[in-house]
Amino acid sequence: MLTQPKITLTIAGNDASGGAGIGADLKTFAEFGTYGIAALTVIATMDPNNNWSHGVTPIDAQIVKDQLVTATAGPKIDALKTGMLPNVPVIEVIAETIKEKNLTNLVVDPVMVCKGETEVLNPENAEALRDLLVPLATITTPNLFEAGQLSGLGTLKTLDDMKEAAKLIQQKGAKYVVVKGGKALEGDKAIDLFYNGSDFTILEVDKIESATNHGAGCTFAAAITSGLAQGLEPKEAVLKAKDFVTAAIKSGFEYNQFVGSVFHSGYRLEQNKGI
Ligand code: PXL
Repeated sequence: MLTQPKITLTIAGNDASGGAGIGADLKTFAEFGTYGIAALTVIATMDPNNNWSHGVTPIDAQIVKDQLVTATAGPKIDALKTGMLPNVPVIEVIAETIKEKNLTNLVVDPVMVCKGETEVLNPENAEALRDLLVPLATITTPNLFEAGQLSGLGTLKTLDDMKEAAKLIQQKGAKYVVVKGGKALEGDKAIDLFYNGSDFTILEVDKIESATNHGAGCTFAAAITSGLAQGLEPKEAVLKAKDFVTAAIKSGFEYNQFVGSVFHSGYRLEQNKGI
């Protein structure tokens, strides 16, 4: 008989196109061989008749809390992540539960906008993420925009800006910070930065000429979560997750005229790497 699997929880939204949100997380958890469970926080919808513009329907904070009661009534949760969170009351119940149940190995993906959108969630969310969830995080994974918001530095343009933001975010209480520069910085490399509170590690890959990256952020954070659940050190978990998501982007596909999605099984199937 197999031993009991590691348990990984995602607290995030649903994206009915399957690229991002809990769909991305649960598929990634399965690829890593962890037992994924999910508590839903929002339903995100995209309108093909209106240029794929996004709608966000929040799940009531009490229902989120009830789901967390269910999710924490089983075996110990080995690691968990948060994704799109619609409002302050939902962020509050999540932070309370994490403290009450002593949940550890928390990855906070501080989702503030979706690709192609300028604004999805309201601004006070950024403050609640920074003050209530980032301090509980083992690792937080902001992109450039989110790192600018969480650090208070605003627009980040250079690697030095990313380093400064990582330091400020680490001071808010996250043990480790990954600032995802991705394709946003000038030059031919996609650059992410890992910070452990004293040293920086630059994660650099050639920019991939592909738009099949919808869901990349969720998939990356879910892969880190799985690695932590399996006992990897934070840096190892991040490096493995970077390989995993790079493969998922490379084997992504055009979902429709508006969006190209990562393929969460790309690392195993198309890159033939196994897990
Ligand atoms: O990629 C950010 C994101 C996270 N979570 C959900 C989403 C999106 C973007 O579309 O729909 C549910």
